[in-house]
Amino acid sequence: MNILLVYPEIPDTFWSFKHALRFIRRKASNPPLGLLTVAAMLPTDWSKRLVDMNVSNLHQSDLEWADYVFLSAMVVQRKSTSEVIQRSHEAGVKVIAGGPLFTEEYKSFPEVDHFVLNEAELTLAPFLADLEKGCAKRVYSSSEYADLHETPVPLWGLLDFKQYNSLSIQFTRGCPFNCDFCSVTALLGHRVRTKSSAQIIAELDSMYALGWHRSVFFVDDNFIGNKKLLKQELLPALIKWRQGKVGYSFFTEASVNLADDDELMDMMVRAGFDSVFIGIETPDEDSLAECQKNQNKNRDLVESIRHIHRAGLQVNGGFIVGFDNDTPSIFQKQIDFIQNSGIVTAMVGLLQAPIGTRLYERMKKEGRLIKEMTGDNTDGSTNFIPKMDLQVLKDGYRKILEKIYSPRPFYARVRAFLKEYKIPKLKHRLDLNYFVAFLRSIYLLGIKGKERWEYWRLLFWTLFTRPRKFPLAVTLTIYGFHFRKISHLEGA
Ligand code: B12
Repeated sequence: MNILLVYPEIPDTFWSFKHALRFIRRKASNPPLGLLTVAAMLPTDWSKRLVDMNVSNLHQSDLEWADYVFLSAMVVQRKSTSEVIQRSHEAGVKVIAGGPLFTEEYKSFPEVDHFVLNEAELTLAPFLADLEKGCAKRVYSSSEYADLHETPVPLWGLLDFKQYNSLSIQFTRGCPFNCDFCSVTALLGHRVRTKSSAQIIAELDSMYALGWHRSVFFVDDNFIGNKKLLKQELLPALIKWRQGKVGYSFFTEASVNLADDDELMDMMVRAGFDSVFIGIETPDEDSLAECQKNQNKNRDLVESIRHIHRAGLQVNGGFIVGFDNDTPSIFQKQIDFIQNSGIVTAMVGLLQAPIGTRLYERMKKEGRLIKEMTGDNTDGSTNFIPKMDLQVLKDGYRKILEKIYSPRPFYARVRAFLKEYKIPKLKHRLDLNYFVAFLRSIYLLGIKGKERWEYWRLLFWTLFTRPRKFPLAVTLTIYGFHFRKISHLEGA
């Protein structure tokens, strides 16, 4: 049996980091971990090929080779997904689809032959058994949540490592919190389910054996959902594992209460973590109450972020405007907050209501739902009628992007961050790509770019006052270039 695993194209967005990846000659930031995990669950004697359309084209010859196409996608990949389904059918190949887009919206894809929804640990085996008997049903789903102790090591051998900036690993699924706009709990539940430390070490060993020495993204919805287990098992195991190894910086997603636990942050830094993505959402307490992001309430959020920076973890933050409670004053409040916090990578989006969330149900009940969401929360669109005038909301959103990413405030924020950040003592491998990236940044930002004065000022300031942070400063200038490009701002 020949199985073609296909991951459709992700549009060029804030998250694609496409304009930044160009500098280091990589095509995508992360590989499709879901498909690689599914591949490891298929019979070993089946032939498998992976086409991640974010790094290579889907050729007609791939489709001609395949008996089945296994397709995975997020909502944001909807357009490319439909094209893959159509091409597969034209080539006479059956399509088996799974992953978040289909789990939430399979009814919108009448052309797909079989859906294997929810977690493949639960639904794939019954499908394969029926397929063998020649009586495969159209839909396989489950209302249970999988035991991650059963999850195999992803089939890394299918991947062309050179195309990616980072590999991915997953320790937990599920999140204990209850934010009304987030589809993670709808897909994966509130109970934090974990793999064992031995599984994680086996996954790292398998990457290492194949020659990977760069960064690894722990794609957990909330890495610190089970702090006790982290402190007692996983982090000590990671600290031990990385001894004598060069490279391997880790990053992950966590809730802001990370700031309350110095011991945890210290252990994470010693284990090799250097940054975390945190959903800050809004500095407005009433909007936090509205979306039930209670973990962010009643705290000095700016101080929490600075505390995490001082511990050695760079915070990348998610922000949202468009809550019912928001008034036009929110735009300046967000700008001030982001500038004061020193969060360089601030992903600001308009609130959208994903299927399966409580926000979606509320909007439907209130007759405010217009369409399904685009899946890209930074494209300036929303799928429901907001309380604030839509044009005011869109203009205000645009104003935030202009104010935080145009060169002067952006570079000021980078300086504020570098002053605060305690850089971890990680040893990195010398990589020619980084040198090439530096030269490209000199040309594109330091010579051609409108921000050239800010660029050189930052680099000299870093070189003379904080030389160890110089490579990080260069990286951040490149991120700025991507953010300006993606927001269509001057200066890039
Ligand atoms: C890593 C990640 C990313 C990465 C990398 C994406 C990549 N190349 O894989 C990045 C940072 C790029 C990213 C970006 C975004 N992401 Co994202 N991301 C994740 C995250 C945290 C982990 C994904 C992962 O690797 N999981 C681990 C694997 C093992 O799980 P899995 O993919 O779900 O696969 C399992 C099953 O689904 C199933 N399965 C999957 N595919 C298939 C296929 C077949 C054939 C079968 C049988 C089974 C099957 O089997 C697997 C094992 O059980 C998830 C949340 C989550 N916990 O999954 C969100 C998630 C996928 N992202 C989401 C979103 C919304 C986004 C963004 C739009 C950001 C945003 N906040 O708006 C952007 C969109 C991209 C863009 N450029 O604009 C949503 C998707 C919702 C949806 N319905 O599509 C999720 C679910 C988070 C959420 N809030 O709900 N993301």
